Amino acid sequence: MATQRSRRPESVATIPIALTIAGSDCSAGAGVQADLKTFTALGVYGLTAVTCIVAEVPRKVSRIEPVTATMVREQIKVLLKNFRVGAIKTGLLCSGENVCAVAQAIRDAEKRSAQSMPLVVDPVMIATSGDNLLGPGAVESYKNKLFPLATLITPNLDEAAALLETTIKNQTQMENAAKALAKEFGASILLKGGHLCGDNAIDLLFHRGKLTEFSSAFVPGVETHGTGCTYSAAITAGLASGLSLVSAIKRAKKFVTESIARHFRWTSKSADILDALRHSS
Ligand code: PXL
Repeated sequence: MATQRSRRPESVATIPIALTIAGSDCSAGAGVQADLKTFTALGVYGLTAVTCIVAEVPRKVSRIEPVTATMVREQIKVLLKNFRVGAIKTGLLCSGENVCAVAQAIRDAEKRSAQSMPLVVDPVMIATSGDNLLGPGAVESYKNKLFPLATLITPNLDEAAALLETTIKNQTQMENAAKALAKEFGASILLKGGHLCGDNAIDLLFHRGKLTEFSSAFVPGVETHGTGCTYSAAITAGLASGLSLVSAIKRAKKFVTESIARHFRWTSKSADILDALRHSS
């Protein structure tokens, strides 16, 4: 007689698993909510370790409260002890204490299993709305504790400029910045160019000494929120599924562009436009 265990569909047993360590966006456009939608759309089972709770709507952060570093560490610990996580991403970590807690929890898990996991670090510092999302001292903790563990770091132009204490205004400066960050932190760098290059959204990967460009037509007229979260989550889903870094980025870029193009649009109660990425067709 078939047991309960042997009747489980194969797809359930073998679905890749990815973990997002990020904040909760109550409007569900960014943060763990965007990451979970992305994982699901790309056929990956998503786990979450929540680092902070953000009360917000697109364009306006109202309040952020961090989860304690002890609780952040515990979520990661129980998940990595029990699930076969194929890849991890970090999003908004909110405080320097949480950055250190995340690095410690990942290091502990890697020591326990004597294996390292692909880690995508999205160094979220400022929301698209311009609101500052990171507490004092956090940038130093990123540089000293978390970046050294990263497989890939995915800054946008503002974050890369802040990390290097410089400005980035054209493609040559982008190339130099990607190389400088890779050298400083010993990780591959995906520098997201946004609409720096006019009609195209161009990102530069510096990986194993080589620059690779990822380009897609810029989708105009959409009030995007959570594109960075979606992009890094899609890359993480690819890595959890066994894709190479370049293949994971290529697929993720296409996924983000399509999710923007087929966005939802509502009118808010104060007659503003509310847009949201549509992760599933
Ligand atoms: O898009 C950056 C971001 C990431 N994570 C959370 C956020 C935001 C922006 O508001 O709320 C939780």
